[in-house]
Amino acid sequence: MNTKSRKYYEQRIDSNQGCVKLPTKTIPKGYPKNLTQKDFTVSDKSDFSSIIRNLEKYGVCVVPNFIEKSSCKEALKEIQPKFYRYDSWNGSPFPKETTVVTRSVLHSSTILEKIVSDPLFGGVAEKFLNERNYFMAGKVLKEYTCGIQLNSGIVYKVGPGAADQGYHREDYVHHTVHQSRNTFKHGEETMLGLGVAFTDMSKENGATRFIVGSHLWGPYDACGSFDKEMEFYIEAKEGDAVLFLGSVYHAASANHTSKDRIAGFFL
Ligand SMILES: O=C(O)CCC(=O)C(=O)O
Ligand SMILES: [Fe+2]
Repeated sequence: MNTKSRKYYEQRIDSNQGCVKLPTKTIPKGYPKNLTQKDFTVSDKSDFSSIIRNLEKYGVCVVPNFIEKSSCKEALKEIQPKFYRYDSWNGSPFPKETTVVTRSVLHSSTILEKIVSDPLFGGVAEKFLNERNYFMAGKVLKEYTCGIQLNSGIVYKVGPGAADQGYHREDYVHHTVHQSRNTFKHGEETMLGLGVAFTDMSKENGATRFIVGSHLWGPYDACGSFDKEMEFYIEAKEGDAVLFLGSVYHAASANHTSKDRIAGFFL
């Protein structure tokens, strides 16, 4: 059995409470003073090199106008009958006000063609995820390459009154354990996320919030204790996207409005 993270945590667990004591994380060196969302936003989806640079530096990059607003509406129409929730969730992983469409690419040709097949998603994935390795095939050693594999295509409808979701990394699903670093190192990411706003989103209606720079955190770095200048509730208009590494801590936030906040995550 693979038990990579146990050796880090077991010696730090307070046996009475099952708590782990970890140091406070400060903003990484080389970040602008008074960091704003603008610092990790590109003006246009064609600015490929800035998108890559932002992902390396911040773990996150906001891409305005990723798809047309009409495509958002079309996608929502296609998936509308497929929203569901399980009673057993009861707050985790999703608040009781949240319903989801899983495997949304199977229910929406718009999501398949206009979002996950977008050349930007594939192009960025190629930079961060591509693998080239040797494996035995029978008696012959062969070189194989591998690009992005879609793990999940889920659309969240976060209803009024929904509470905060807890911070997490999307690549937990692969049990990826990251080492603490001062600067980004290629070759260790196992997931690339593409979040698309199907409705406008803001702090008020429960935007996805990110800890910018947390892709550099190792196993001792706590999302309970960090410099709040690193925390961003992503302001996005319908059709805007956020690209993010599977290693960056993020979560859905509380919806304080009377309307649903809808976003899709493709990973
Ligand atoms: O709803 C969102 O904005 C993000 C949800 C999320 O991160 C998750 O469920 O993994
Ligand atoms: Fe997530």
